[in-house]
Amino acid sequence: MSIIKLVSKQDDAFVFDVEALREKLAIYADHKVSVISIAGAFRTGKSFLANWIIRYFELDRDENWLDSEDKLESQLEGFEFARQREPVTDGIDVWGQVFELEHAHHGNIAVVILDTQGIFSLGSDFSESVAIFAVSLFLSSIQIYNIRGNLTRSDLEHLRLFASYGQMMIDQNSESACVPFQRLVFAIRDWELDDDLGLEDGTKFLQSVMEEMEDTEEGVELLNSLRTSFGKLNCHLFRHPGSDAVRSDDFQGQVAQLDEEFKDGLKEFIPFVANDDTDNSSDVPTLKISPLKQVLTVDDLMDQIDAIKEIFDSGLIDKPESMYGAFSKVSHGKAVKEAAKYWNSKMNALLPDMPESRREKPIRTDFLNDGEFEEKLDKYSKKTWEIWNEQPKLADEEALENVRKGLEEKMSQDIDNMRSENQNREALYDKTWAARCACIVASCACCVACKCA
Ligand SMILES: Nc1nc2c(ncn2[C@@H]2O[C@H](COP(=O)(O)OP(=O)(O)O)[C@@H](O)[C@H]2O)c(=O)[nH]1
Ligand SMILES: [Mg+2]
Repeated sequence: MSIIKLVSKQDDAFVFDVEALREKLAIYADHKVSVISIAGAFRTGKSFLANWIIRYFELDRDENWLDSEDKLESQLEGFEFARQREPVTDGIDVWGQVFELEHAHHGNIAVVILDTQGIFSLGSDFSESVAIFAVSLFLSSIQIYNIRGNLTRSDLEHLRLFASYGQMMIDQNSESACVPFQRLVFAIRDWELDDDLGLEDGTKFLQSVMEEMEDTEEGVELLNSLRTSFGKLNCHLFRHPGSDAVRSDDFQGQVAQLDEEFKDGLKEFIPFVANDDTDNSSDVPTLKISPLKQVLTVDDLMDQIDAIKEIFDSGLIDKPESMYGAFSKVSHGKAVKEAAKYWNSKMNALLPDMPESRREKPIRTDFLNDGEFEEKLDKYSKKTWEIWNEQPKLADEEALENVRKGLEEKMSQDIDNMRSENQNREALYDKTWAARCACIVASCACCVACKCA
């Protein structure tokens, strides 16, 4: 299975290409979607970890997914991982297989897995890192943040920009309970500082690092924003996979070569990432929702990707105002889409279907009388505006007014078209009727003349 390049590097510049992904996802357009992405420093085993998620889904999340006899010596498939100094991944890759699951309430789900180039480490360009992390974070419903050795204050500092964007979104939408980002899970690799391991110890450790930051005003501000910007924060402590394995030239991720403690880590971490324990009714990864908590489809995700590409290409992805502008546009777009979906379906069915052969000679049931026509339009317009009003929309008054006007104009254009089509049919019918009357009168006159009556 090949990978799809979403962001790649050409001549030192990033190219954001959405078409291959759009094509791949087209058949899942109406599915709800989960996006799992991994980001973090260079050469810290990101691709390696992402591949265990792929393995888990490939084996249908079977209980024995890691220990199954026939996989103990198998190569680990997925994103390329390698023991070398130079980075392997540039930009952002999407795993070419989309996993389909079933959700108890939301029906079909598509799971998309992303791998990203190393960021926020020595030698990496800061604005490049911000751009890559922003795309990853905005697209994902679960963001894994990979760190080797230890989690420190500076790792959390890297999130400051995103926390301030999140805070801005919360402040501007104070009347709606809005959550800018979903799940953030720190994966600490090669943890050797004490005997703690796994998710519970890791999450306690994350809390302790956060509490240590409360000694400064800036630290408190960052923490508050992080806590409100993310739906859920967790941390998992992993042991080293095993020096013999990782250093060996023939190591291709064979389970048989991994240390037990690392395997225990995978057995806890991967199902945790792949099953949302906050939703008791189902066992799929966290579904992608909008900041205003609408469950999104693959189609909505593509709209988000288009918006992100636009700010990415304009170089404004590190500006909270631009990010907010892009996302409020997506949120208004979704409201229009929902309202227009209802409106278009009603417009398509407003006038009776008329076969081509009757185009010049409509019959009475091919058009509506004026009262009926106006009554239906009135009802459909009201319902369309009700749907528009019910849709959650991010605050941005001016932009919202423009979008509302756009919908109003479209509806009024449709009404004009429908009205003239209806009148046209009625007029043609009248002519036909008149012609028929003339014909009847003529034939009656003829009968009278020849006395056949
Ligand atoms: N020390 C250590 N090495 C790892 C770990 N996981 C994978 N590796 C090895 O680290 C190297 C780089 O892995 P890769 O997944 O390509 O790293 P990435 O650049 O972060 O994507 C490979 O040789 C892996 O086998 C880990 O948890 N600890
Ligand atoms: Mg990699």
